[in-house]
Amino acid sequence: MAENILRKLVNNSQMAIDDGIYDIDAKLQKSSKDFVHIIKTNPHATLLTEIKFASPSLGKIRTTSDPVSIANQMIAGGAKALSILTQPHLFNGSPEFFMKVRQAFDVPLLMKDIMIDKIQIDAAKKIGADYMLVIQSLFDQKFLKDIDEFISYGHKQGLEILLEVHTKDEFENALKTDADIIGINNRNLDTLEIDIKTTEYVLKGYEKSRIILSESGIETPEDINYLKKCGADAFLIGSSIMKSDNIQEQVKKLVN
Ligand code: IGP
Repeated sequence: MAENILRKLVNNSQMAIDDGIYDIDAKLQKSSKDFVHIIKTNPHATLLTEIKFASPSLGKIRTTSDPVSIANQMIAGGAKALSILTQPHLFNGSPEFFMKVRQAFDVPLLMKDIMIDKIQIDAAKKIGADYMLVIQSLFDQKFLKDIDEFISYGHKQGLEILLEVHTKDEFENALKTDADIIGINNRNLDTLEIDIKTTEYVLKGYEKSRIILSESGIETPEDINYLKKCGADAFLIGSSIMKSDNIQEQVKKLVN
């Protein structure tokens, strides 16, 4: 039987808050570039590549090494924006990694974490994030209250919102919010199972009005072509790139 992984992720996030990892004394600038504009004007597949050293499904993905060198290879390969895990538990992320990359590059950055508290949103602003992740199911499954207030607090801090959904119901709810981008996670956060057809299923019958990001389980150029046809505007890719021996080449293959 699948344990409730979402609950575990929330508990882990609370632990990281209690440990004080988001009590950050910094004032970094966000990027000068607008990710939505990039998505709308890029003739190639727009990739948001993710720096993630471990995950609940794979365990350790790569030896925790210099995030700046990984970011450099991703950008050289053609990634237009980066997602950086800041959650230490299960993901081996940290706000420090994020800040190192922020200081080195002027590309839009997503603070990727299980955001459950305004203290993390304050941290996102301090570390120079352009985007923060909000997970619709945390509200729909009553772990958190008032998504509109959470999103509007993020907007007030100057952050854009990537709102992640996994089901059609969550997608309908997400469309009622002010989220800047809606991400369709092909991975079920309750079971960790991946099915990239999730994007097709969720977008079926949808008259496009928002920017749509397809997330998780993307490995090949064929996956990207298929997801484009389903209506995805951009692609969030972590593991298949982080596992690669040649990150730059791997990104390049997927961009074309
Ligand atoms: C990336 P993948 O399968 O390419 O490594 O997936 C990203 O979508 C995934 O890390 C992710 C995630 C999340 C991580 C999607 N939603 C929420 C932590 C929390």
